[in-house]
Amino acid sequence: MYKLIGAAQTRAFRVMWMLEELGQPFDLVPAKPRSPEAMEYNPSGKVPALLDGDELLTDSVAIMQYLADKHGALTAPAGTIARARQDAMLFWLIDEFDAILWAAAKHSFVFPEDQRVPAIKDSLKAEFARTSGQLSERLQGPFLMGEEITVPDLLAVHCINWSIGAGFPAVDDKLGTWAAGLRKRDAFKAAKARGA
Ligand SMILES: N[C@@H](CCC(=O)N[C@@H](CS)C(=O)NCC(=O)O)C(=O)O
Repeated sequence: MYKLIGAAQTRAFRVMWMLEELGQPFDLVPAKPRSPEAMEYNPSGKVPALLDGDELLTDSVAIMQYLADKHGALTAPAGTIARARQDAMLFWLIDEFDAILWAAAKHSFVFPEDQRVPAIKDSLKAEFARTSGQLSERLQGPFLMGEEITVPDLLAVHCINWSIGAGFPAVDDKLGTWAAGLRKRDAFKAAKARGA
């Protein structure tokens, strides 16, 4: 059985949601970032980490894509044009959503206080408003890549949830309605329940 190290309030939630989508049972080792529990598995103290047998995997997006490939769901197959486009969407979300939210977190509570530049947050919020508008335009089907749910959908919705918690500007109605629909999925609700 998989062992997931992390807390639902962190990027570990994405992996919890993915495991639920795949119907894969997992043990959750509750570990806050930089906690002794996190460091026991990942010396950097970063979460999430996933134990697959004896192998320790890190980075939420790498783990989600690994699980999707391994179990043959929520992804286009490697080496296809569809996969190249899916990966492009994934990396765009990392650049334009995750990185912005992470930068805001760093300047709110991650960095030592004397290295925080709170003023940067207004610029990050404006950038998020622009890029969430772009995502809304890119959303053409029921899911980001069309008819089927894929890894980028989980990443995007997790980032939208994170943006709400961080007090970022609300996404537009189209994106908001879409994200609300994905939050109604059984797998999302199951992941929420595991983290509660
Ligand atoms: N790119 C990594 C980032 C992981 C990460 O930075 N996680 C945060 C919690 S959401 C953390 O553990 N931070 C502690 C630190 O950076 O020292 C991923 O997606 O897993």
